[in-house]
Amino acid sequence: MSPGADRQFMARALGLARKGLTSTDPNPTVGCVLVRDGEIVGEGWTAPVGGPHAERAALAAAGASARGSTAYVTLEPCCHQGRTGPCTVALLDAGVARVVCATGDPNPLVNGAGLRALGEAGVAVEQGLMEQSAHEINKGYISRMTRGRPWVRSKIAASLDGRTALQSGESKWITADAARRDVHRWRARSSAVLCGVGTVLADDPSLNARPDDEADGLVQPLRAIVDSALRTPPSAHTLSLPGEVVIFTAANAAVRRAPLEAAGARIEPVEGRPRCDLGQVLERLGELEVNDVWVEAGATLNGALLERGLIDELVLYLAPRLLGDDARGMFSLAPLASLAESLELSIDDVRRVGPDLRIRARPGTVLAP
Ligand code: AOF
Ligand code: ZN
Repeated sequence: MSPGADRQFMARALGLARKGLTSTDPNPTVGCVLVRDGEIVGEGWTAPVGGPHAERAALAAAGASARGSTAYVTLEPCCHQGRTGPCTVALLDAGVARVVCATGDPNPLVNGAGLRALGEAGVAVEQGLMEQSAHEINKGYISRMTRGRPWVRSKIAASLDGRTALQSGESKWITADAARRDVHRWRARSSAVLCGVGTVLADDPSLNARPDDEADGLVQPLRAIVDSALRTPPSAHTLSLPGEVVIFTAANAAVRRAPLEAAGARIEPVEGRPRCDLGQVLERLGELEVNDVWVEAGATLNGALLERGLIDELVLYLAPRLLGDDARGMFSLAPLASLAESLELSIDDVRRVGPDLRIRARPGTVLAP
């Protein structure tokens, strides 16, 4: 197969993997294309948890035509018994001759052993084709497997002069409809939506995902609140919605805890006085199999996360309006003595979303330990 054809089929497999972005949590979403004599004979992507992996879906579609084919897979095939059987065995049983995967599976139960098993059984194996795109699709899963904590994206909607709300707190609606729809798509593909208690008290948000192109099998994100002193009212709107709400707290007083638990919240005590240790919050989210966290917080929580180096990516929506110096900013940070102390970002992507701008950027250096 020519390198051009390999890329073309892998690009197709990546497109299939993207179909699972809102439905495979906590599993990675994977695409697989089976090709024999230059023709696609089967393809598939990861089913929701407990269902067939991409390879098995593609093999089922191909039937006997899988024999002698090349499998283009966006993630290394698994070789362990999880909720489903090892894909390596299924590929071998079907007589697949060559496996091209984009990136390895960092799950310690796989981590190279999948490709090794295939290679030892005489299958031609390759890894690394279009690796960066494959990484981008499963950034959260890879983060959880390699760092034990989720990939953290912080979303901020602001005016072009970087203001998120008026001094009064009024912030609805700074950005336009298209940006709000984009935010719901991001929420839908995240494992958790996280905010601080300040946002709960000020805005009483739902924190759920309401994408207008709702995909089949949408797995609603976990809703997480950082609430050091347990000030969340048991009547908070988010607690009345279906799905799980976790409240991280540094206070564990039963008088506050009981009514919240009665309202359906799960209380997760973490260390920290007076404020929750945010590193622990993320570690705990990792233990809860959260791959990506979508933060929608005010300046206090965003500042604390940023200062601790816990934000992996900023997703900024900037509306073409100005709110002036008295309006609120994005991050509460300790004052800087000089520009040399400022936090540098690298911009990955800039695009227009309706009338607004969307900037995706990554913090480069950590401000404080
Ligand atoms: C693949 N193809 O499409 C996916 C893989 O519990 P299970 O059986 O669903 O296994 C989950 C693990 O399988 C997951 O942690 C990851 O290592 C791998 N995901 N592997 O071959 C797929 N989604
Ligand atoms: Zn598998």
